[in-house]
Amino acid sequence: MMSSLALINEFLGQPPNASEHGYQIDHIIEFAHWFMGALFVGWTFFFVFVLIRFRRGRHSKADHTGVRSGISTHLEFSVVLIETVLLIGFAIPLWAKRVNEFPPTQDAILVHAVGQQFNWTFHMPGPDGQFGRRDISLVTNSNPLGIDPNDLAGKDDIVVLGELHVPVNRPVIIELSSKDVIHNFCLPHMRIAADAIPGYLIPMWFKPVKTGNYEVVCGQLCGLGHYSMKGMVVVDEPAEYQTWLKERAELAGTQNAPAPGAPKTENPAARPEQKPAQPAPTPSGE
Ligand SMILES: [Cu+2]
Repeated sequence: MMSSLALINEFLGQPPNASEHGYQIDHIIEFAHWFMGALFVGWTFFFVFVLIRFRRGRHSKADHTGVRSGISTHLEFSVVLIETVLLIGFAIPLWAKRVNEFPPTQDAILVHAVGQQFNWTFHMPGPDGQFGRRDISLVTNSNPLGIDPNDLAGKDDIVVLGELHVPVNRPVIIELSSKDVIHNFCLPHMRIAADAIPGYLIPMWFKPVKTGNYEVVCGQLCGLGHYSMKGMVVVDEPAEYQTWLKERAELAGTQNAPAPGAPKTENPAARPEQKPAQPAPTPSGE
C-alpha cells in the first residue's frame, strides 16, 4: 500500500520491517524525506528567482531598508506556530506513548540484555518466571552476569551469550544495562534501539510479527571492537521457541546446581547483608 513511497526507504538501505509498530517508523521516515525533498525543490526555485529578480543590472544600488510589508514577520510566525504544534501536539505525545505504555508483563517475554565490550548477554527468568538476584561483585568468567548462587530464584535462570530466541507475535520487553561503557541495543529490522547505560536499567519493547534471524548491532561507538559487537534475535514459531527454552532451561539446571562438597560461601561478597542490585523486573518506563 505504501510501496511507491517506500522506495525512499529501500534507497536508504532500510532492511525489511519485522515488527508490529515498524510500519509507523517507516512511514515517518518516508514522510520526513519527501517533505524535505519538497522543501529543497521549493527553496531552490526561490533561490533562482531571487538571483534573477535582484540581479545587479536591475538594482545597481542596494536598498538598505529592504522589505517594507509585514509579510515575512507573518510567515516566520506561522512557521514557528506550525513547528510548535508538530512538536508538542504530535511528536512528544507519540514518543511518550512509545516509551511509557508497555504491554502487560504477563503477556510478554521478559529479557535482560547486558552489554559489555564487545558482546551482548541475555538473561531470562527460566521456568519459575523470576529473575535471580544479580550482583556485580559476583561476576566471574563462568558467571558473566553475577547471578547470586544462593538466590533460589536464580537457580533456573537462563543466560545466553549473543543469541536470543523469542516467539513470534508476542511482545518482548527487554531491560537494558551495561557492565562497562554506553552501548546501544539496536534492532534495525524491529525499528527499535535504546541505549544501555552503566548504572541504569532501561526498558524497551517490540512485537515481532515475522519469523527469522535478525541481527542486533551496537548503536554507540563503544571502543575498538565496536564493529564486532553483534548479536542475534531469532524469532521462532511458538513450538520451536518452547523447545529452545526447554533445552536452555535443562542446561541451566545442570550448570547452576552447586557442585557437591563445594564450600557454602565461596565469595565473601555474597553475604546476605549486601543490598540487592536488582530492582523489580517490571519496567516502569522512567
Ligand atoms: Cu557496544
